[in-house]
Amino acid sequence: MPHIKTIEGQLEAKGLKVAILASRFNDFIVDKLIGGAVDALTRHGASREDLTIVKIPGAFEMPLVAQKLAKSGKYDGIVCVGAVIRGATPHFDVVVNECAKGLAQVSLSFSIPLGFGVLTTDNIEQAIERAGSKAGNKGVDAAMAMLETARVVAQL
Ligand code: INI
Repeated sequence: MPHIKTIEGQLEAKGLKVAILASRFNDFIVDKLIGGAVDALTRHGASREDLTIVKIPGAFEMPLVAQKLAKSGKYDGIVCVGAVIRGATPHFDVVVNECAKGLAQVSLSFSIPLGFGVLTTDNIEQAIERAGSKAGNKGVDAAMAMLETARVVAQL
């Protein structure tokens, strides 16, 4: 049987320079996501000196700041963490859509791996569940997705 070439990313974060972009809105949730991202990266070999946490007001502001971070060329990847909760805002859909669309655009424009750890939930309970309780920690998931993608992209 012919060998099938397979490219996949090793979950090795040693030497990786990462920006963790975090919104302050709902910070009691977002702080847990930041903690999850830092923990996941350092447990996979990243050194704390190679991590930079950038705090901004809300998820709506994320694309612009992610763009500046990507443009700086200082980072191998960006982990975005935030929490947009439907009950808390009448403009939930606007904030969520602009955030997700803008971040995807940054990732593609600058060819930079970007982990999307912005919670979009109907209520606070669902957000708590995804910030280190029964549904895991989406900061961890976003960091791991960014790491794996960075290691794949490096081989292409
Ligand atoms: N920003 C969030 O990150 N989460 C939210 O739940 C939220 N709510 O509920 O409104 C939110 N709004 C602020 C928005 O991101 C901007 O910071 C604001 O509109 C100023 O530009």
